[in-house]
Amino acid sequence: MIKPDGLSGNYTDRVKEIILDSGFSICKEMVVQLDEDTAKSFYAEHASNSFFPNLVRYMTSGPVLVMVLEKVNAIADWRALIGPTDARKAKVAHPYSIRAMCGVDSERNCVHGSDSPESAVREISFFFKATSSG
Ligand code: DGI
Repeated sequence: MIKPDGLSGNYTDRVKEIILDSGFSICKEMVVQLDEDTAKSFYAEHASNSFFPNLVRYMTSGPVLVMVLEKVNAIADWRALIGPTDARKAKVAHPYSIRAMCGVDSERNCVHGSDSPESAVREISFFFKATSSG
């Protein structure tokens, strides 16, 4: 997912270029404006964190681009490509990561990635309903 700061900062083309250059295929994509309930549901695992209200406000502040990426070892490779959650840390420790190049801090970090096969299944079906073509 490219988050609101990614879209508003015009990082979409750059991020997509990195995705394709890194050997991923973009199987599906869709621009979505999350409402409050949808953002809360997507990040439900963080509901008890103090930053949750800010996270929901930020995630509803503008449209996001959700994508299904495909590649061998896609989850680990995408997580490595985006870098640490806090873009400030990414700029120091992983300067060529997407969050280092496009993010600002631990909230405005430009991109999201599923962290396990289970979360990928949940998050893909969260946005993309199954169709007869798969
Ligand atoms: O999987 P990640 O996005 O790398 O990180 P995560 O699952 O720990 O957190 C999910 C999102 O929650 C993260 O991308 C941005 C937000 N977040 C995490 N830690 C903080 C935070 N937001 C704020 N404001 N402060 C934090 O410490």
